[in-house]
Amino acid sequence: MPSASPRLQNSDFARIFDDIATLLQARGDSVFKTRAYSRAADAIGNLQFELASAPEDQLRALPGFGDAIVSKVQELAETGSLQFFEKLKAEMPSGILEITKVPGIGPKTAMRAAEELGIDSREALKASIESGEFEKLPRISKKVAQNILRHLESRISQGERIPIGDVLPEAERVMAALNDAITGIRNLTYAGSLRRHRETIGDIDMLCSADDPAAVMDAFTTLPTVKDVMSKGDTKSMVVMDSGLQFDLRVVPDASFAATLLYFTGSKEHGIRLRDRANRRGLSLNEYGAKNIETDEIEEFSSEEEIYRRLDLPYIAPELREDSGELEAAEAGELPVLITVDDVKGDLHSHTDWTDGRFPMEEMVKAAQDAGFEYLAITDHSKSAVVASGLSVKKLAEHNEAVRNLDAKLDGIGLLTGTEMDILADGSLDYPDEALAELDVVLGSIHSSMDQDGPTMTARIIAAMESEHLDVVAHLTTRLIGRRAPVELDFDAICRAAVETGTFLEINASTARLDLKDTHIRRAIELGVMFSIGTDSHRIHQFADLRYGVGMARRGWCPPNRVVNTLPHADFLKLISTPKADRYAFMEKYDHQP
Ligand code: DGT
Ligand code: CA
Ligand code: CA
Ligand code: ZN
Repeated sequence: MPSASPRLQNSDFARIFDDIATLLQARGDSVFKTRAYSRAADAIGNLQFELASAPEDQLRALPGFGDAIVSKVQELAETGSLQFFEKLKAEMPSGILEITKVPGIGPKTAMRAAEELGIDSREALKASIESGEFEKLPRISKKVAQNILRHLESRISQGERIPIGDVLPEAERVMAALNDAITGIRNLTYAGSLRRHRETIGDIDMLCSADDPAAVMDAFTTLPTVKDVMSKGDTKSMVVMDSGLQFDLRVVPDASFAATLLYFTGSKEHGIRLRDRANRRGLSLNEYGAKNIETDEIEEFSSEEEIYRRLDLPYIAPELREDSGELEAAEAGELPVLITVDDVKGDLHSHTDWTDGRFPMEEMVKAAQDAGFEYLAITDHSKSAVVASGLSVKKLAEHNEAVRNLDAKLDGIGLLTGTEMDILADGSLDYPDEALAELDVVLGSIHSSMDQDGPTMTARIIAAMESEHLDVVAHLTTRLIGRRAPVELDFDAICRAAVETGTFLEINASTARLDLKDTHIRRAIELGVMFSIGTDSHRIHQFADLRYGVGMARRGWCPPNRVVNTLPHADFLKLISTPKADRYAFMEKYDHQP
């Protein structure tokens, strides 16, 4: 069971009183009685103090807080639960509260749906509307039913997609909380689009095995961050967290865990191809496991690797499972060796409080070192980046000196001087050549005139790449996930110019950007491009965002030898002291074997 419940928040009191009002109304109690609870819930919503620790006279002073409400607040504050509420819930059909949260369904309708049609979850409601049964209830027309269905679909399956940077940390917190809350849980992991590292996530599909599935379901649906339990079953539950993210958790037997993990990791298209392949080998793959078609016996696999092997295939990493050629490549023995987080030795993109970063250089450097980087380029903004307090030429010289002085004092991490320099609207550079010649790493970025047409933008970027000093084009398309569209440009032409000029293209790992994205990376690899991966850290914790950039790179079929900052510090310094025209050849000749 979950650890001792933390002190109830005002929002918990409000939700409980709202639920009581709903249940009383569903049961047919007097409006007078139900209203007392809704009014209390409303009043709580506006409070400026904590209900759980408020003295009794403060409670009594609140509008509508008579004996019944005050004693319930006290019981909740003291024990964390409320007998009256628990009893009420137990008397009513299950699922009522869940169903009344669907827009368009009031307590009375929810009660009838439960009693007459046995509807006890959003999914059951959906099925009943789809079968036409639901509209037979009094006061429910076909139109009303279809409207409810629309709401249901928008919440259950088609909800807004959330950027992976907002999802992965929460998934990790939920897994940690579950592991803390209960013992005897095994193999707890996430599957679905999150495991495939898509840039946005619909919902989070989690999986585990356990000796006592019911206890896992109890712990999961009562985690303190759960806002809404959409369904709770013996081995599968679905909840919405306070953040609005939807989590599913399934408990499966150890014997079928690997097959179920494979199924729920998807993608659906990859799964369908695998299932066909399995059928031809006498094996049936589905969400429950792997079964021998002739004997009907469950075939046990201890890992996904074993299942792929049973299908005469090498292991295919989750990031590749999109049915975009990975099965053909696997069959032909041509899957790429994918880059990993550990392969990346240095970070070439970071900011400090010299410009728009939030921390002093010393703290950023320490954080980079703690995150495991062997070297770090400090790339504050250039003079035209006025909103980011870009550095004048004079300030840049002081910045270089600060970087070198700090580097001289430190062990265990090497610092590189650098800039993230604006590529101006006409393709010219924001610093003179003499200033750029002083720097170890020059990133070039589009931060202005983003609305240029494709040919103008393409020519602008290619002109900048022709400079001997511009090492890397950072976040090429400037898109912000869900917030800003990419600029227009001829991507192939830019890739060809990158190869010709010896310029690297950045895979920006910042969770807001992920730019280049997977499809760009894959195309760029075909065209021979070499990359750098940069975290673009403005805060100390952002060095950990490297994993999102690596995830994108893996989805783009990127091997480590295409990424220049997989080189150890000394070799990276050799690379950047080579003329640009020879750098691609340097990388191609470089022996990546450890
Ligand atoms: P999302 O949630 O939209 O970001 O994307 P996914 O890939 O996580 O999709 P989701 O949550 O609908 O389903 C999780 C996985 O379950 C999916 O990647 C593959 C598997 N799956 C779901 N529906 C089907 C299906 O109809 N057939 C097969 N073969 N697999 C399915
Ligand atoms: Ca999903
Ligand atoms: Ca799902
Ligand atoms: Zn930056």
